[in-house]
Amino acid sequence: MDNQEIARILREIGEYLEMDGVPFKPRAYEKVADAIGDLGTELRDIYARGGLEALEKVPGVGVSIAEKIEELLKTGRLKYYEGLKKKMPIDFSSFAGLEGLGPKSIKKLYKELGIRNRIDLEKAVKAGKIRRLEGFGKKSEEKILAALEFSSKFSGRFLLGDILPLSESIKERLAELKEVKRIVVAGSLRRRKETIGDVDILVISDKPKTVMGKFVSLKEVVRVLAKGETKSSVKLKTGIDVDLRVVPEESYGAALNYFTGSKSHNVSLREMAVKKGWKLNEYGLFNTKGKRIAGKTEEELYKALGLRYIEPELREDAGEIVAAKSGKLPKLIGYGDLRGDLQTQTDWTDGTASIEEMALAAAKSGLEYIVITDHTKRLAMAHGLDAKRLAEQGKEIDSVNRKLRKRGAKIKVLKGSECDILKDGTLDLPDSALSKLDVVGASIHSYFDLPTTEQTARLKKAMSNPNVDIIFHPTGRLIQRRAPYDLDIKEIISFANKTKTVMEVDAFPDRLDLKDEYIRLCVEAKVKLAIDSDAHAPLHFDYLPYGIAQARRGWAKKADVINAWPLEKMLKSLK
Ligand code: DGT
Ligand code: CA
Ligand code: CA
Ligand code: ZN
Repeated sequence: MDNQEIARILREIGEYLEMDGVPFKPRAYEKVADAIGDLGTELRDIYARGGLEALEKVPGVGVSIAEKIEELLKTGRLKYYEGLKKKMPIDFSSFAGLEGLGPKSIKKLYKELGIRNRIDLEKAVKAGKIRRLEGFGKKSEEKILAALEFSSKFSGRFLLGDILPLSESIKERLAELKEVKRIVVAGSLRRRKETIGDVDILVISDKPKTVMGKFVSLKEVVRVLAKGETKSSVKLKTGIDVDLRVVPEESYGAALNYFTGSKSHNVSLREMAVKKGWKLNEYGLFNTKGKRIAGKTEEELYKALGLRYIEPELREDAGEIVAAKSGKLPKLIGYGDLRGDLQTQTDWTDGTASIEEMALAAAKSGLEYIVITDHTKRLAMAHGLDAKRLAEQGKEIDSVNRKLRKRGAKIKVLKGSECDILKDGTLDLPDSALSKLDVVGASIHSYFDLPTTEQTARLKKAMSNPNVDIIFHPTGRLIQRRAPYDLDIKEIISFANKTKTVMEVDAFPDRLDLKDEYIRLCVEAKVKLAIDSDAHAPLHFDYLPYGIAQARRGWAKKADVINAWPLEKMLKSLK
């Protein structure tokens, strides 16, 4: 049993307890589930080394939860959980992703209408049964319907942040075979799209049979969809399909190009070839006489077509081909270019680690500075800071910096805030508190459904505050879970330029907010960006590359991203 599975069970227990109106405990289960999900070490290893005592040392795990984890690890089952499940056999996972449907509503839907899962819910909505329930009404029914429709739009797609590590791990295991000469992940993953339909892997090999054999017997595989000499497809436990193709060495570049896509990028390239009387396909580029003139590498392919090399993140047929023809492609920000992280949370609010632990983790990820930006008081759930506690935190940051310097650590910790934007656009902390900080981020965590004009005015009001340097996760979307709030994004971007407010690219895998097309609008409007991890645990610094990928997809250069700059220059650029 792995950490993800244990976290899921603990989270469900929390949901059951919340259904029954038990105080405090649900939140404790939720927190511990989050912490375990982000742990980085398998609980079974911790338990094997130090037993029950070692489990109790895991952050958030008390005696009673430690015993439950022990039972799960030892027997693969948990009697307490099974008891809850028997009383109310609800399939929580099928409700996942439905915004606004909490445990209390789920309980009521089960008790009154026998709804156990998403399919039952869809039927009840269609039959107009929800509106007749006491405490629900027509408006709730419409909201549930909208949530169902919103989440089904994405069904069958997966988060980049879930699939990239999985595909890298599969790639590494296949690469161990001596029969594999070369292996690469293509498709939307190589383009770093925010959601992935399926995984496309290319291999060069003289002995495809061995490669296919290992591929279909990977431990994640639950079903073999097709198995052949040059192409196989499997379904993994997580539900995603993986295609593996073996291609000949001489057409590796052409195959990589073809299977990287996007489809519309490919179509445009092919049209260019056809205009010259040539032919382009996954085997190569062929001239009028049918002679192969390119195909071994992608570089030679683009060159033969009269184009500069186009980075995979740009291959969306969104102007990149014209730019490559005229030498106007931007030099994109690189995956190693970030020097700092301007949004991180600690155990002063809803993070799992101390300021010092976060600083050390950031240093290990190669960063030179981080800003501590804990939530502010309106977010009571997260124990947001008021002006007094923020000042105390400032002292702690000073002392951590002294300690780090003594130890010879190169990382510098800056003072900041993720200040809540209130309904009227004013801020949750007074200017006197904010003006003492190095970097102030402001963000919306409430009143998501204001009309566009009101929401836009609210955000603009916050941006016009001279203390507000950055807008964090500017559109508030959660990929596949929550639509962005209604904003006039063009108006916001032009106001950002006017007020010199930085727009964030939040790298958390289910946020990636701003999204690529808005990043591109910022770059065009000369609005600066910050790529932040929004880390709530040390492990989350690993998310930064997802933000960089998103920025690259938005055509951003190093000069557009303030935390790719040295500390002094970054600070000087703020309002
Ligand atoms: P996904 O899987 O939905 O996230 O997106 P992709 O881009 O990975 O799409 P996929 O897996 O269907 O195909 C992989 C690549 O293969 C795609 O990016 C371009 C290429 N491809 C697939 N079908 C066609 C096609 O009909 N025409 C052309 N030109 N290319 C295709
Ligand atoms: Ca794909
Ligand atoms: Ca595919
Ligand atoms: Zn936030």
